Amino acid sequence: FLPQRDQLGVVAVGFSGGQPRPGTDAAPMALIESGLLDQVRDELGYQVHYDNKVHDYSDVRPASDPVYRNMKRPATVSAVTEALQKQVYEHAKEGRCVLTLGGDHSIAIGSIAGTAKATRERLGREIAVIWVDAHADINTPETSDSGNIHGMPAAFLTGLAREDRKDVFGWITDDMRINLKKLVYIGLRDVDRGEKQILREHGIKAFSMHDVDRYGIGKVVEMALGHIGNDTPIHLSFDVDALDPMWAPSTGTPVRGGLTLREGDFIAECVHETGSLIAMDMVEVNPSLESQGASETIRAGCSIVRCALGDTLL
Ligand code: HAR
Ligand code: MN
Ligand code: MN
Ligand code: MN
Repeated sequence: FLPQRDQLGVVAVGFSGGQPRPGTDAAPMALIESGLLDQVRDELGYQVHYDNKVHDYSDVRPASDPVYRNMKRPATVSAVTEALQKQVYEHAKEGRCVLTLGGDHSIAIGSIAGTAKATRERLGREIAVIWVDAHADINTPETSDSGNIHGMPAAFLTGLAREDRKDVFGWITDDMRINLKKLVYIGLRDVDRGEKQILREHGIKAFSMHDVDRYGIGKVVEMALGHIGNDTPIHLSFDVDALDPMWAPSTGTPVRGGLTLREGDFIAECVHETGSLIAMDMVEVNPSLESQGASETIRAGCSIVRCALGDTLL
């Protein structure tokens, strides 16, 4: 069922509207300018399908976008992620592995919806999602304190949050949704009260930093992959703030006590080794934060992507 191993679709998403800070819209260009796609092409041997464009989706953004059900910029995030869903779907249905460069984490609504739909059509299979993050991003509009949609993508993707309005995620159909049992988290350490309740109530598999400390990253990844089962197509959604701010300071909501860069790379290497990676997101890099440290964060993001696509130490 695997995507053709050597074919990579790339979508560059210049978007920051899922949270208040400008800057994540510049991340795709920063990652690409630092040589990421050249390395993937020249060193890892992929044929890269990239339209050479960072998309800002200005053609689909609504003129006005008032708060709705506590969500900030709901129609904008909805329109951008709907367009992204189509782009990712087009790559995935050709059997390409798809790399989405964000952007804030709200964009995972589009990327994961696209791979979930394409994988159901191509293979008749549900995808699993490995969500590597300091945060669970599973607030519903009602449980969210901030109203920022980058804290809600997992709720919309699993159907825990639903909305009929077509211009506010009503475009998400069942074939784009993911199974709560096939969502697994690694790296959590800043989870809101309402989110903890959601995780508990639905028995969602989550490995926090406490688990990483207790078992070590090797065992945690083994348990995470064991939970989703062999041969399940995997979408890896990697929020760079899963890493400790020591390694990735240039991000909107840094939280101390995170993964080392090596642990982040290790997760990505193990996902690659399964042979089941069908798509990956790299999100929440914000080159405009942390004047002295943006290049470190960009390097970290590039490193994790390379590892997921098969870069090995030996
Ligand atoms: N949980 C908080 C909220 O809902 C903070 C979410 C921060 N999210 C990200 N992505 N940086 O993981 O607003
Ligand atoms: Mn996130
Ligand atoms: Mn996060
Ligand atoms: Mn918090």
